[in-house]
Amino acid sequence: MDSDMNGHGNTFRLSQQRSTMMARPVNNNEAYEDGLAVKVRVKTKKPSMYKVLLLNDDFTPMEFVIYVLERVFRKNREEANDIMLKVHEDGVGVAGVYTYEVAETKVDQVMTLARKNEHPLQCTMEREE
Ligand code: TYC
Repeated sequence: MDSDMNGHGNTFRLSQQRSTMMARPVNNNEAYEDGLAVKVRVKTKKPSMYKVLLLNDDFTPMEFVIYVLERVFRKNREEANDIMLKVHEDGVGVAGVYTYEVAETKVDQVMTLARKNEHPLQCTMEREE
C-alpha cells in the first residue's frame, strides 16, 4: 500500500521507509504500527453557525438600517428593505448567518456604526441550532 483515498478525493502517499527514529508528520492522517504507516479516518466537524440579529427600536431611521444591511451584510436594496421591515414589524430579524468570528465582527461593525451616528440600534448574535 503506498497510497490511499481520504474520502474527499485526495490521494495520500504513505511511506513505508520511515524509521521509527525519524521525524513524523504531526497530523492525524497517519498512524504507526511497527514503523508502518496506516491510513486512519480523520473526523471533521462542521463549525457552529451564528445568526446575527437586528433588534427594533423606535428611533433608528429605517434608511440607516437599510444602509447597515447593505454595507455590513452585503444585501441588495430589496433584501435590505425586506429584512428592515421584518425587524420593524416583529421586533427582531436575522441579518445573516456566519461562523463565530465573522458574526462577532459584523456585530462590532453594526454597533460601531450605530454609536458613531448616535442611533440606539442594537445587534446581537445567537448560535443556530
Ligand atoms: N422602528 C424604526 C423606525 O420606525 C426602524 C427600525 C427598523 C429600527 C429596524 C431598528 O433594527 C431596526 N424608524
